[in-house]
Amino acid sequence: MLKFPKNFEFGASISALQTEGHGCTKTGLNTFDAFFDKSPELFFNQVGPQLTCDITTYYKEDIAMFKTIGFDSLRTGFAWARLFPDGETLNEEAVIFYHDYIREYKKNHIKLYMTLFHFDMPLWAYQEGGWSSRKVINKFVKYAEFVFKEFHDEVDCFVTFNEPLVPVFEGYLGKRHYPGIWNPQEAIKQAYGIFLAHSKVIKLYRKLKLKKPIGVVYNWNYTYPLSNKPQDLKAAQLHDAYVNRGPLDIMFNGKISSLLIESLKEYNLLPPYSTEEIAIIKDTKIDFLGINYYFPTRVRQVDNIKSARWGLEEVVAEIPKTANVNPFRGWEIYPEALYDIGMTIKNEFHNIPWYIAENGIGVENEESYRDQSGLIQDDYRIKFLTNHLQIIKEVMNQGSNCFGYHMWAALDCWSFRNAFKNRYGFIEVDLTDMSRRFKKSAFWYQELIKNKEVHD
Ligand code: BGP
Repeated sequence: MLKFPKNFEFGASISALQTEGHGCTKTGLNTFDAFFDKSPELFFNQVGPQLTCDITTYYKEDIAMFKTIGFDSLRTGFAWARLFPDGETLNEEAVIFYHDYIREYKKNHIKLYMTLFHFDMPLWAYQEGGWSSRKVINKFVKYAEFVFKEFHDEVDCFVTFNEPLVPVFEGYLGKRHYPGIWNPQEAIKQAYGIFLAHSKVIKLYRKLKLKKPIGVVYNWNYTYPLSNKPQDLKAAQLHDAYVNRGPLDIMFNGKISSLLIESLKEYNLLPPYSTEEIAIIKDTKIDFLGINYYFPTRVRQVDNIKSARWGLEEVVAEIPKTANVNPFRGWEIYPEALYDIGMTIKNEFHNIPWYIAENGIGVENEESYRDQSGLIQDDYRIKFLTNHLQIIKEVMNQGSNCFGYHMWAALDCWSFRNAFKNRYGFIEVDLTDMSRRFKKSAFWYQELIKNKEVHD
């Protein structure tokens, strides 16, 4: 049995876009609306972002269920496109909605983390160039300023970005996010814009002298070399500089990896920047770190390194045949990486307070696990969470400053292109009549939270 400290926060996360759909107020379109409009066949069962669990209608019922489970805290976010549908005009209805929504969490004593940006780029912002446009970045800062002034007293913690680089990797080097093109030059420009936007928002927050903690949530797919060969160790360093520790270091304390800069120079990919911008980035200090952890990345050097068109093509990621993999998502299950993450934060990130902002398992066709009473017997989820919590406890025992754990997701959410293919929630959502029902794991989590104990 593992005992967690009394003040350790157990909770769950969700996001605005994945729970709101078009929702109860008017909203501007975002890139996923455009993506779905253009290529509905790319979305699982052709379900676009309009069909979610519709939390804007059902939030009282949902938050009551969260309270029943006993969440200490929860993370969701604001939708930029709902608050500022055209980028300029404030949607008063949305302001009223978010006040009511946040108040409901408060009434139920659930500490609330609110994210400013979780993959939901307003369409107008994309059309103006996305994060490579300084105009868009400044509008993002204005949106942040509005949120801070309007909601600071009610929100407990702010998060600038969720998994900041995922929309870049998936949209400019892959096909899961809009625009689904392959363009490393543009990807680097977008990534730099995100770093700048994050730093400008933090700078503003400090200027406003606001006191609630502000941080960033980063998906740390911890990098391991596939072998001890020198070229694979080098490949792992490069991958880490591009994907994991490199960007994290920038957003954590404005430290820019020299390996990353050298590699970008080699391929002539340095983005346009100014010394004033770099000074703002270097000045960044956050109060806490949220880590989304689903899987590690194991890399080796690519066979024909000469054919690489940019740094990341020198590296290839592979899942070893012997690895334990979630077959529905294709992600390796490796809780041990949390130990390495926790120790790295302790030793190299000034032991900053950190928490698991997302961790969970997505499973297809959970219907087949329903017992005669109608309960989904999601023992696989209980096992997955137990295994990860064991490692978290281990690294806490070594002095790593982890203060909480949020499972993805509080309830079944719509997901990017995968829609409702993989279900993640403690609470199932029946999309035919929008009814909600606890899964077995919800009762398990309720017990765990009550005693702050995990039974291994
Ligand atoms: C993270 C996102 C979440 C959520 C989760 C599960 O990357 O921050 O929004 O979607 O992954 O992944 P997926 O929904 O792609 O299966």
